[in-house]
Amino acid sequence: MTTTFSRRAVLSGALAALASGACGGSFAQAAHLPFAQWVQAFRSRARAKGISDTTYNRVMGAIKPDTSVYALDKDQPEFREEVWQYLNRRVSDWRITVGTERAKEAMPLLKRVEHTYGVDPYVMLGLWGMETAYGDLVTNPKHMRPVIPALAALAWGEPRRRSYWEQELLNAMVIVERGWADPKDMIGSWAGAMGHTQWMPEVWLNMGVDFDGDGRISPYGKPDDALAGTAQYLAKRGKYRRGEGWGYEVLMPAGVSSGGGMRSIASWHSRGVRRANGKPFSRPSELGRLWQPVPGGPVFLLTHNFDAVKSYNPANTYALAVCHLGDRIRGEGGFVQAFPGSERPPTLAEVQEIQRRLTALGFNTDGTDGRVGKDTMKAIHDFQIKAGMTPADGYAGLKVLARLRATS
Ligand SMILES: [Ca+2]
Repeated sequence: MTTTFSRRAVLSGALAALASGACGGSFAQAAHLPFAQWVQAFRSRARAKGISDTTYNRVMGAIKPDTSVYALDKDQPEFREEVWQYLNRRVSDWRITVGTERAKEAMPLLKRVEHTYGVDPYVMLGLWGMETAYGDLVTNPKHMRPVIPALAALAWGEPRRRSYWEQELLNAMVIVERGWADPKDMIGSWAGAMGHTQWMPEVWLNMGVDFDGDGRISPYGKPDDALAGTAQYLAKRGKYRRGEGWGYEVLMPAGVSSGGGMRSIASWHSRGVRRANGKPFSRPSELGRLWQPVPGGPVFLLTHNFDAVKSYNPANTYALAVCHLGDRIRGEGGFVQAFPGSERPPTLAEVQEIQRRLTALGFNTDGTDGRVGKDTMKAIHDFQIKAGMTPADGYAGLKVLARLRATS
């Protein structure tokens, strides 16, 4: 599984800056002061933010900047994915199966979160599954690193988005000052996203909720605070509307094209737009817009709450994966229309077979648990190259499985 870099709206600029700044590996030169001197100079910024010297010394005293973060953005492009590959990989058999289990355990909590913030429990499950595989990633040290050394390295040595990283480092110190977390327990993505739903420090500080009432806000451990705070985020920043849906897969009649702005669902219906599964539209007065991610592929009628989900990560495909994963956990079917050139998603057993066969051939998939992460994608890519398959896209699908069966 790949860590998604949440709050992408904020981070995309930072990544771009990082990418351009990383050319030639000039971060150390770009830093205006040696790290130890910078730490001393930065203390006044922390004081101005109300951070005590005790906390500052505790957080920054013996810290080593995690300069490996500068190179990590080079991993960013990974493999180019088609939209159907992106969706098959995220809304996987594994995520639907595990999500259905998590739904049973977490539903009382999710109902209480819905009661307070209005967000559909299944949208929350989709988001939780997308961000960290329902918290699984949080406990997997392979994907996580101490956040403060990472943020300190970025605040110190990242020239073009320095003020953003400085602010997030200060926010992390405020979290420590408030007694919500110990610095050593603050682990997350290299960019500082933490916990079940990958909060940046700013989100933790401003959107976090002590929903389990233990006196502190935490994105780790019991998912109560993380899910409630994230629902509050969707409600406040995304303007999520209680009781409304995200949209529908639809069939678009001849003469109607995607794009073309917002209309009421009833108006789209009068133009011949129908739900792809043949069921009636549930809320005809909602406004929606048509979106066809890929020419010739499925069409969606998106309503307001789709955009609410996009407040968490502004990519359309991300929001579609969140909403669709939620629907699948709810028990609804896959999309009716196929993406051009697409394969059906592999089953969990098929992914495991791909991993077993690759492992037997000497390609390292780091286990055969049926989940596709970077190691499996790399192994598939290497196998595809060796087998002369094009494109060598690293995608764990039926074509690769067929070739593996023919090979071994
Ligand atoms: Ca709490």
